[in-house]
Amino acid sequence: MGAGTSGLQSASILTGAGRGRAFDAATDAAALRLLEDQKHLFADYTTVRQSLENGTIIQGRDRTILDALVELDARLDLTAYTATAKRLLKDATNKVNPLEGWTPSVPQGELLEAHSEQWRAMERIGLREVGACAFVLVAGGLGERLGYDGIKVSLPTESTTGTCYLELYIRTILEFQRRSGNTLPLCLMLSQDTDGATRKLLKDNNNFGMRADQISFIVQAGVPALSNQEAHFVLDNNSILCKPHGHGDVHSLLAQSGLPKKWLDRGLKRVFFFQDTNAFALRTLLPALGSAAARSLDVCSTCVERRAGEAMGALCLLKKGTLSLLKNVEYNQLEPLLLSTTGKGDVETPSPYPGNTNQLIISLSGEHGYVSTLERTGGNVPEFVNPKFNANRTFKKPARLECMMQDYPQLLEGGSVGFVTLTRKAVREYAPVKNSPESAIDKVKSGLDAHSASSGEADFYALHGDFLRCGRDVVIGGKEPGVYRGLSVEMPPRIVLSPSFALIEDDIIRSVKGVTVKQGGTLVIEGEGSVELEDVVVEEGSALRISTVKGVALRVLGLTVKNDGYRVEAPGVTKAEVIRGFRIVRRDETHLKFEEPGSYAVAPLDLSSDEEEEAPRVSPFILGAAAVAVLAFFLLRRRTV
Ligand code: UGB
Repeated sequence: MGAGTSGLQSASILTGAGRGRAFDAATDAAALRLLEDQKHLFADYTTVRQSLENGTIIQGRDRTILDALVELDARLDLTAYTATAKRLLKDATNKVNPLEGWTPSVPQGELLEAHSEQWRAMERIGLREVGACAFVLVAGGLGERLGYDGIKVSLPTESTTGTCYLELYIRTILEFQRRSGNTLPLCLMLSQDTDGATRKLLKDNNNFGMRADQISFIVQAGVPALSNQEAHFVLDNNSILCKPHGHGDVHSLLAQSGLPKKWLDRGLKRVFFFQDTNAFALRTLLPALGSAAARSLDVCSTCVERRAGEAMGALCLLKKGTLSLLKNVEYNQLEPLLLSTTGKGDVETPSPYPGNTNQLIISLSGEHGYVSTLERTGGNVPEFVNPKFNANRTFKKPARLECMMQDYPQLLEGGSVGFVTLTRKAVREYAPVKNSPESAIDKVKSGLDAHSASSGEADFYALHGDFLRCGRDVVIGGKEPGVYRGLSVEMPPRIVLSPSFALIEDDIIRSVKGVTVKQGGTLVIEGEGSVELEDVVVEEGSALRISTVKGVALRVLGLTVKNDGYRVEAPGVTKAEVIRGFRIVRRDETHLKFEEPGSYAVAPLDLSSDEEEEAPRVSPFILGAAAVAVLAFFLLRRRTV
């Protein structure tokens, strides 16, 4: 299935072109054929051809184009690339369904629901296994659909703390590390578009606490854009226009990097692949990892319920004669496949086919493991083309060969491939930020999730609020309706829980007894200390922020917070606020801040601060003194008890 893969080659068959080496039809047939295919690039190809054959030095624009082709061919076998492209483009133009002859059926996998004992059981296994995981973040894509010209991983996951995606991912991996005692590697796949800015983001933030030797980079290069069915390249200022080859590059680049073998040799067992703007990715990893480990899967895809027409691939069990394959059928292929096999297109919500979140757990070791599979295949997953056509079947815009990370299972010769579907009543276990407000409005009109920056933020709070509900007697207030850049978003109380506070439901059950966060309220638990909450109330619109450092053990008992809190206000000028349509302004807060390791307790004091009453503010010193007094009281009582 799929097309031949355009392999890598060490030197170009075009080497020396226009630099004095005479080309002859006998020895340079392939090179001349390749140039013949792209003769439209040259103003006067006949003259270029003559110069090539008699070894004349070619200057100027033609030389620049030849050099660009030589550089490309050295990196990427252009003959194979164009051959593959021609075959796939011909099929696409003739509407040949690449899945012709395959019959889809609904695959069997595990279904896990948040707040269930099964979910918690899998989380516990996941937490045990995560200490033997390597992490691969594919972050080469630019946010075209999002209307954001920065790197997506620098976007805030939420505006209450402003923590960006990359920081959240790294802080969570560091918590996995703290729990397991192992130093865990993170590899980022970048592209020319995202390389420099991502490395600067890390440098400017001291890698968000991660050691530099833990982080590695693989950089994907673009592939030639194709303007028509003849696979004609496109000139872009005398250079060859290139476009991203797709997140499937991650496997061939990891194969070339040798990293998976190093990870295996140092005792790691699995690799977790995830994408740039799904804030839930590393939180959902633990139940999914537990499920993959419990079933000894070589490959496990993390899925959620899918909606008809959603820009999300669907996992299908495909059969053709004796062949059967569990495959992600991408959202642009699902409709034609279902239409041609069931007569009904991609029309059901929820879809019977699990939705691919593109979060993959792949085992490193064994015959069907990642290391041996990369050694055998070079990690070259099948390519496809997805040209957009005008009415007269010409291309709306240049296409290119692409490949997808989730097609890795097609490289396997056996092995156990499966998936786990994660569900949560309160909010979908998946909230990528992909769409600009305008395209999000269209998505919502057609019954789909917005997947915008504002809806992603609301989902973030909803998930953290629902996570907090694992505790005893937890009440989370209602959502506040709002319209941001024309998009209606219901904003839950803004709850932000750091990975150090809780990773799994057991953590919440252990540390949360009686918490209420009312409508419009804010609860932020940040930092690396351990925090226990008992009988804590955040009144309507009020804000409580608890900040701790490593080594702090804090108990907050019987605290009611009432203040002006944080407010959702009109966006400022930053792009992150503009694509969201709002910003969060910290008007007032009760901030419990502990910067020295130690055990602390904050106990019953009513901290209401109504402006008009001009009630005296309780300075942190009094607060501190009170805390110490309570501590002394408890210590004394324990000695006497
Ligand atoms: N990416 C790269 O690193 N390099 C590239 O060349 C391209 C992308 P998109 P897409 O989330 O619901 C995927 O564009 O590809 C990175 C799955 O295929 O956001 O349209 C990029 O930085 C689909 O089945 O998504 O669709 C980002 O991190 C479904 O899972 C990631 O690849 C869908 O995601 C995804 O790129 C989804």
